[in-house]
Amino acid sequence: MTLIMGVVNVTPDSFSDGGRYFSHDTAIEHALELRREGADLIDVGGESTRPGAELVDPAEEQRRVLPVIETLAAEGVPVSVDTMHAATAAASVEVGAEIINDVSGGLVDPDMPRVAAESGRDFVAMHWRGYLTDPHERVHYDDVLSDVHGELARRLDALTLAGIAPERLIVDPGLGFSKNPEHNWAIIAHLDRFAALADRMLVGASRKRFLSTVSPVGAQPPERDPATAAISLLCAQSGIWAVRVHNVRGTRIALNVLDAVDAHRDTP
Ligand code: PMM
Repeated sequence: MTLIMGVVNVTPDSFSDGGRYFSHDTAIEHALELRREGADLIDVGGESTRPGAELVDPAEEQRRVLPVIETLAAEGVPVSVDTMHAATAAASVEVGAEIINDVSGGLVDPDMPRVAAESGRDFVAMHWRGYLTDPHERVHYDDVLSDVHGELARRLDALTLAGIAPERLIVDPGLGFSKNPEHNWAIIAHLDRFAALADRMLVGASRKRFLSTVSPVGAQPPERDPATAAISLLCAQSGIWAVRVHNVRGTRIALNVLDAVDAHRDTP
């Protein structure tokens, strides 16, 4: 059964929820609501990865995320921390984070692979090619499937060499990061190829810009939730470990549909 990771951005500038969850109390409230709606895990982030977003000092990032992680963990909520900073990852693990989710796959902070290895926690290694300042910048691939696959395979090797146990590694193809819509759709069409890279794969399509190619003209991020739920269903059909989404309710319903149908697969 595919798990649902609900997103809680404790940032004033997240592109997809407009920074609505900036304060500690609203972040907790929102996380608990996502849990009630069916989230298995909560991903807490304090730095927007939006192209052109301001980089956040790790101390400020920790000021945002640590109290939220600590409260959620104390409530028994499985939490991942979305950070590229080793110090934030280490501090988050101290207060109860079970998963380190690094969109740079350990490339931004040279200490991250060691800290992740020493923490003994799960580590999400996403495909990442660096910061893009122009959201419309096109990134060149000779063949997006084999290039992304090869780059991810090399990253996973490096992380294993740094001491992270292979069974702790969760691979993520990094939808929307240095990829145009066709790149993203091609990856979604071949999820199985990427899933074979590790025991577990996480997919984050939620509300991303490429979903506007299948949504009503001018659709704002929350209006991309139906497309997100459809992709969650495709992921579940491919046996993906987890999907990272803002709107848990829609994805829960999509996965319920699959469950209901699966229950009848063996009946004549
Ligand atoms: N996308 C965002 C942030 N963190 N983490 C993983 N593992 N995979 C993703 O695709 C991913 C991520 C970008 O979006 P947000 O600002 O909507 O949270």
